[in-house]
Amino acid sequence: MGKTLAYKILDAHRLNGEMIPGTEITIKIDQTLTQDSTGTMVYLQLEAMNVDEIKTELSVAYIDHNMLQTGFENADDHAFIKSVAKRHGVLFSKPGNGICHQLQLESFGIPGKTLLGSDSHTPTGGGLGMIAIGAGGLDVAVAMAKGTYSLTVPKIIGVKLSGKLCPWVSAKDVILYVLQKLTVKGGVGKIVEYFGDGVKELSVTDRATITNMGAELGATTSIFPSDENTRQYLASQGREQDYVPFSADADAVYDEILEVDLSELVPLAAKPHSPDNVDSVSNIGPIKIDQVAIGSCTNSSYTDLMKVAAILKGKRVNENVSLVISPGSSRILRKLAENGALADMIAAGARIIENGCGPCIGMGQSPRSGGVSLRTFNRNFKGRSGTKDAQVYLVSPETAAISAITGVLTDGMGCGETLPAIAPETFELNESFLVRPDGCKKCEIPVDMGPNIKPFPLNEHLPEMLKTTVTLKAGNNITTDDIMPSDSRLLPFRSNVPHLSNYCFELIDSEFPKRCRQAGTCTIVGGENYGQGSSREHAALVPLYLGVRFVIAKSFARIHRSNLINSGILPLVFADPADYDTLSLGDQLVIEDAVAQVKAGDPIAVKNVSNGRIYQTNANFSALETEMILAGGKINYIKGE
Ligand code: MIC
Ligand code: SF4
Repeated sequence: MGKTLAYKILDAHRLNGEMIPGTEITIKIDQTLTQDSTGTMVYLQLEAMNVDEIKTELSVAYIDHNMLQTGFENADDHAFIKSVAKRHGVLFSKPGNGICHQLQLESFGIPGKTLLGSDSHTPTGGGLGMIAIGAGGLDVAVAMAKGTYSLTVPKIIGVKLSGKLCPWVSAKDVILYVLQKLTVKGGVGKIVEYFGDGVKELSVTDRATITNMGAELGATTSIFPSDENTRQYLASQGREQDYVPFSADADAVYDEILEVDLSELVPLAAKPHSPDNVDSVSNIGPIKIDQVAIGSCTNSSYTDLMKVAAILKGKRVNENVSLVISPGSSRILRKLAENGALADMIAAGARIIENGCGPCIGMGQSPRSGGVSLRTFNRNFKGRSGTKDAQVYLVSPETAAISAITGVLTDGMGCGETLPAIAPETFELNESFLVRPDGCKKCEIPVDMGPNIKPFPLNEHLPEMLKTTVTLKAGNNITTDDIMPSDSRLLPFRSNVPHLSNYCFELIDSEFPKRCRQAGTCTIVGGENYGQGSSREHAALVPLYLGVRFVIAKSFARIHRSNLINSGILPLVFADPADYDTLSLGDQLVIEDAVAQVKAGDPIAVKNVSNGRIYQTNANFSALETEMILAGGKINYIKGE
């Protein structure tokens, strides 16, 4: 039986376990990446592990999220990460160099290698034929320390591409279509692997747009084959020597198959407030827009921005629209400046902002009250833009640019304009933005720790009995942005859990922190896909700090479930989802003989003292996860090893 590409790479990196879906394997990690908003925790944890040398082939620390520097906090975090990166032999990418995923693709990604990143959009590397997985910060710290990562073997969804995209339809529309079909939880426990004749019609940056936003499917990762287009891309980045061809066997067997004829796709948009709330631009109609934001790790490549410049050339941004563009990297911005495209954008009235995440994570450019914003980004969760009542639509760069001119949501296919072809380019690495750790000795470099950087909370060994109060009952698809919001007010405090704790669940129920403090030990009740979205482990560390000891939900998103376990918080799944309806705020819950129950495996019984019911829950802990839960989290487990 032929093998899928994903299984070939996983198998080649497998250190233990069997390639059986649902069971745990440990793989060798070749590369890691961190970014600053998760990175401070990663490097605090790495320091706490007292590691001398990292075990990966390459680890990079990027600064791309927190760059407003409205106070000393961001700059202190940057200085801390820079010092600790150097101590551990990690390459440091300075603020202004660009977005981690774009930079990793351009400069360091290698087909067939594994990459673990403390950011949920790490699967961008799948566009180059890598197994690139997003994880919580602690998992990345451990991957640096040990060179390994444990995961549940996923099933493989094969997406068979045929045909060729029409003008005005692009890679963003492909992934929006897949999201419409599979939904934000359709990829949980799965890898999405693209194959078929249509693959050759997509460039590496197109593929990276698709694998990037595969994160919104909840998938473990997404992957494309490495082929002639991959060779050309690597050659354009001055790295042809890194090219290795990789593909699935011709008779590879997929667990499920989705067929997509690229030639039948039309411009699509994800409507407020979920990336899977997809409809065609023409069906949604010409709604009036206030803002257009182009950039983010999904759509900030050279080709994307050249298309935008070509659409804007000689035109004028509508008087009612603010158009803001953030390039993906310094090398892209430099090329746009050299070839005149930047001048075309500025002449049309575009606002150019720094190479980085910027508005995608609410760092500036919040829309007006009730405003409509078209964004080429990957997430449109309510409130993420910084304006609670804004209506954010996710679209392609082509749709964004043409709509910025017309002032209404516009389907470029119907507007009669032609799209110019973009000539290929070659790029040079900009060493000025990199700090290489070569030859540094850990002992000679002090840790640069500013006053905003506080210790992270640690759990205790699992007690014999857990007694808690339900302090929140949440619905389906709760995001980590809901749990721990991150805008320009809060992002500077990613290294200060006590401060963040005042804002936990702020947009859903601002009384939550107060209630937790009164209760002492607490439980959150959730619906389906609890914890989808970002990899931020703050969505586990802050609840831990507030006393949360277990979460019961109908189902969990992958990264958040791991982050809860890493923090020693039990993620329990209702054996009978109808039990959800019988739980209320303030209910007193008890897990008796917790240690024995966890050791014995599923089901774990939770008693509701307030209504006398007993809930059976499943934890599905692997052997390693059981050890971590018993020890009170991953750090305690590692210390006790
Ligand atoms: C995001 O897009 O939500 C982020 C900000 O990049 C997060 C990481 C974080 O919360 O720091 C992610 O995607 O993992
Ligand atoms: Fe940055 Fe946005 Fe990408 Fe997250 S999704 S890494 S915030 S650009």
